[in-house]
Amino acid sequence: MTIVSSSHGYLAFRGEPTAYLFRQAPALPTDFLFGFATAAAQIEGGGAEAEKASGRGDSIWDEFCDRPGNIRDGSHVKRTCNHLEKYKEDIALMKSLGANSYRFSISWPRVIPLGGKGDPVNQKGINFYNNLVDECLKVGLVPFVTLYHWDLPLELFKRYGGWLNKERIVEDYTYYAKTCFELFGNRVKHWLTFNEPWCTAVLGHGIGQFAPGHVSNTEPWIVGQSLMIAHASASKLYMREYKAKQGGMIGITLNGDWTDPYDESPENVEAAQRKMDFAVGWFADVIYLGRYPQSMIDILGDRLPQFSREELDLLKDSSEFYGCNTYTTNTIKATRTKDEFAGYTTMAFDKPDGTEIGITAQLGWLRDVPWGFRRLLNYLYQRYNKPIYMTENAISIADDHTSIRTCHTNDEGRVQYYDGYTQALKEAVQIDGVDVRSYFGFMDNFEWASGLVPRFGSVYVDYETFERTPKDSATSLMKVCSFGFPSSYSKSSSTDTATAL
Ligand code: GBH
Repeated sequence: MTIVSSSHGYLAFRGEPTAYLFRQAPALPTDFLFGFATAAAQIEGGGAEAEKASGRGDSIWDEFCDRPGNIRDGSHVKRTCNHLEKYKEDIALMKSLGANSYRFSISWPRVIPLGGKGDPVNQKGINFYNNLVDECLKVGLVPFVTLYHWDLPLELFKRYGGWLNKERIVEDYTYYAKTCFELFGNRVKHWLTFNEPWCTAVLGHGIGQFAPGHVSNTEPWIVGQSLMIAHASASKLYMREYKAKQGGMIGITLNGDWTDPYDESPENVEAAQRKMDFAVGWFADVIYLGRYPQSMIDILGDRLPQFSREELDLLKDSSEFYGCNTYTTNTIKATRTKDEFAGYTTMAFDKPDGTEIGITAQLGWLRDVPWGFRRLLNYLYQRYNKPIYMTENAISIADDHTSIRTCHTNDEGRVQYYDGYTQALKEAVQIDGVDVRSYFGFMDNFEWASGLVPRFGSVYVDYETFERTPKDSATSLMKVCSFGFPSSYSKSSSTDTATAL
């Protein structure tokens, strides 16, 4: 294995398969967590009537779905997988497939329908999450809980613009987080403050693809700052008042795909770093390193809101681990585009020899590139030096939604994807010495603006009857996770793999 640091500082990692045969591999931790990941808005709803009766307040996604044209197939967050009724069945299924953990999110407007500090709570919503957590513990799944997976209470958006109003939203979000620590923290030991703040900022407030559907080149940077401060405010509250007595941990999860330079030219290597800065460094550099990436400062100037001294202190050590969602890899060229959110780089999948880096998935942005995943894990661990919790990884397979029933469950492409990605994860841990502590796949669910069309899941959901059927990948993935991550490797002589980084 060689690690090539370019003159531009961008890490180019090249795994050499033979080198590690002579190394003693460290084990994956015996408490490695694996299973399925979901989000409240993507799976809970059983229909408009049931949602109304449940006492949940509307989120910005309810309003977004109400507006025709926003959701590709006209589907609605109110009717997704009916997890609200079927959670016991879902938990039993995950357990039977071999999972040892379940990652889900709490819907803020289900707990506090209007969302604000001092607004009333919804006892039915609290009962639901109490039951969900208890059921997980009863069957032996570790609950891994996201506080915010995009479903902002609509009322807060109406009151003051939601994430655009830093002071108000930080106060309300922190109150909501505190409510959850109080209610569930005696049983929940793994907390994520936010899922993919980049999506809320850019997709929600930059290109308008996600709720609330704003198009702007100034709002995303403001929203990004509010999200970071809200994250830090809630996590520091947890560390101060709950961590000692509840014994849990808290962090943030970021989306980020590996950016591989198209070729070794200095411009393309630099462009790959710049794309990574805009996707990951925007949040991770601030939270873990205390500053924005220089490339963002250079490009955005005054539009990038500054942090006060107090805010930087709050952000420092506010995430105990690096939470990572990743799906694919891009090849990056310096050729200038209009895409400011990608640092004006060109994102593609082709290499100079004319080949593509991975097979095409159902969605244009997704290719199966396991070696990119290994490089990403190395990059994140080297740059941020935190244990990594892999919180999402999945692929939507072409024609999955149109094929006949047997094809729904016979998802060879996804089996292959998970084989490759879990192998890459093992290599990153056992050969490269990266500290990875969890891995979560997906079940079919409401894919936001893409509606119910793309199927990312390893469990097929019939959206007419809500019936669940595990696909081949569910069995193979959980098998790999339970048997393929042996704890019998020698831990003693792993020092050279660690120092190789
Ligand atoms: C995840 O985000 C979400 O966390 C999860 O809820 C969702 O189920 C999953 O995606 C699958 O949809 O169309 O070219 O603009 C993944 C991060 C960032 C990936 C934005 C897609 C859009 C590429 N996403 N990206 S493009």
